[in-house]
Amino acid sequence: MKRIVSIQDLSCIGKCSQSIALPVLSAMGIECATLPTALLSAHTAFDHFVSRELTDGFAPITAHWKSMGVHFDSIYTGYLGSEDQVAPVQRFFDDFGTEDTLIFVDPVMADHGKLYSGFTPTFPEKMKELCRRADIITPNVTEACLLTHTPYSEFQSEADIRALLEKLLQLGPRTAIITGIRPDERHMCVATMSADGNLSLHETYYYPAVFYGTGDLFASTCVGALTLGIPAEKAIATAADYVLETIRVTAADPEARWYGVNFEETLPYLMMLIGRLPKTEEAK
Ligand code: PXL
Repeated sequence: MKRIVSIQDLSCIGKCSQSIALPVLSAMGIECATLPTALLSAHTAFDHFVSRELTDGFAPITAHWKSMGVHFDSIYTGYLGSEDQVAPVQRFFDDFGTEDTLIFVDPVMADHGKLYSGFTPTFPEKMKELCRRADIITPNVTEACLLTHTPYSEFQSEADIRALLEKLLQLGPRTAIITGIRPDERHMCVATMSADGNLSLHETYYYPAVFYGTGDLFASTCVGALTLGIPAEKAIATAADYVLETIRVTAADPEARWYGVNFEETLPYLMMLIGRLPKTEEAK
């Protein structure tokens, strides 16, 4: 069985980060080890949330894991408690990144043109250092703009996206994937570029609803699919389609809570997309 370590916060309320990575990767048939970066009473969209950074745990936990000889097929990083955690996470890459380990960095820090509550303006500069070490980075448009000193706008042309991806690659990752692109009022798009400079676009329709945690859902699904050996283009399309279907199902629920998507409802759809659902007798 493949094993991924998920390095991001545990928010006690509000579906995001570890509470998405664990069930999604489990449903994909992947063991998900966790290194929580912070413990939050609720994610940062809630007023008055309290947060405890867990940096103190990093060194003893990783020392124990090293003594056990643990190997990770992928290292997946998301939300960090503060910029002080960039260096310890880089040390984690040094300790556990082997030739065949995929380093997947989701530079979680902002959305809709704004940094998340609690982050200092210097955070994006530090996040660049983590992106430099990654095989793959998955910023949303706001994060891509912050990482490349580009002014944010709600809609992006293909030329804007190409320029953003080229600048992101200059930071050092092998592949850059930008999520949440709005080419126009009716569409959403995920764009990818690797060292060959080719731009690949995966377009879906736009669902006019905003929920938290969709970036985490995309990243968890994408790193899971890549770790399973699914080719990049199909892995990205699978993650984008799964997120879209989950937004559709959530928006149709009159009791849906604005702070998270109902991915619990759509995990069977994800398992179907990656061919993991057992066939019924009639379908065999
Ligand atoms: O979904 C990204 C995310 C992760 N972790 C925490 C957050 C957010 C977005 O608001 O607050 C704690």
